[in-house]
Amino acid sequence: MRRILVIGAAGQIGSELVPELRKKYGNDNVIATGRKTPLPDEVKENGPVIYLDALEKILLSKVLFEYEIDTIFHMASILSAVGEKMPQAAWNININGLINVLEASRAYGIKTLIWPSSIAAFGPTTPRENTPNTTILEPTTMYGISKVAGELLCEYYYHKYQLDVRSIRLPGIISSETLPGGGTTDYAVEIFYETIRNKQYTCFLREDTVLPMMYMPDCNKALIDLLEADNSKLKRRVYNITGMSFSAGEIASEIKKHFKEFTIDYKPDFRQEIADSWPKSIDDTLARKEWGWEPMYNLESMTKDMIEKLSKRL
Ligand code: AKB
Repeated sequence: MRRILVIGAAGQIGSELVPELRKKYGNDNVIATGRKTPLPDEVKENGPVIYLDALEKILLSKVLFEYEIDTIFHMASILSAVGEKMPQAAWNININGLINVLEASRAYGIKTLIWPSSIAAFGPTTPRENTPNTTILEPTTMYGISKVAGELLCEYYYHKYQLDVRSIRLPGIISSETLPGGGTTDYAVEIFYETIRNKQYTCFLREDTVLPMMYMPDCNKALIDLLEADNSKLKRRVYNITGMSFSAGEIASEIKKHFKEFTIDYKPDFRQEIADSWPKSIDDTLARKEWGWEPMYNLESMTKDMIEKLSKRL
């Protein structure tokens, strides 16, 4: 049985990944870590929880040693929109945090390290439709720059030290439990909360802005399937994946099918420029071929499920 450390367990993905991992690997084998944001009750009550800041090297080594960790999900990151407000902090947390985790993993003989990259690794010079796995990586945000540097670091540690580090370029993640913190794709989550609460949403992107997205159950599945993939089948360390692509206008129309009274208006802000530098759709053929990636949700089924879940909870 694996002994798994999840760094960043209070975040949008970490908070839902921990319960999924505990179902599969056992409650006591999944150690959730947080730093500032309180961990959700479900995470706190069902298994080990500890304080950990990936920037604190000695503490990180101590945790790997004491908990006999062999697998790490390093999910702590500053996202694109907040990253533009504090670029130096984004670099520090995203890159210095990652290099500490890579170094500690090497020193403690970690079996597998999973680290998410993002569609933010692409930039305005990347082909925007059906973006291939191997293509131009010239991002214009600090978050994107940290993702490209991170991808290269992961490749480096794999080839130089044989550290089995694996990564996926996540699109915008839509989830019903924890709100995302400071990304450009956050509108696709906020829109559901505002629909349930006020039947009205003011979107910070233009109506025709198309971005790649994925529903949380697919995100968890991708992370766990990649962890369990046979290394001999993996021909690279970083994979494109996607679930669906839609415009802000299209998700609004889908929501209107459930709430006729729902209204939306558009007031693009600084995040529009970030969104305009990212792909509209992603080619994930290599993930499908090399480790069997296949999403379960499309715009219609995701919208129905989000509305059902949030209507109960809010
Ligand atoms: C963001 O919007 O910054 C993130 C991402 C696409 O990585 N959701």
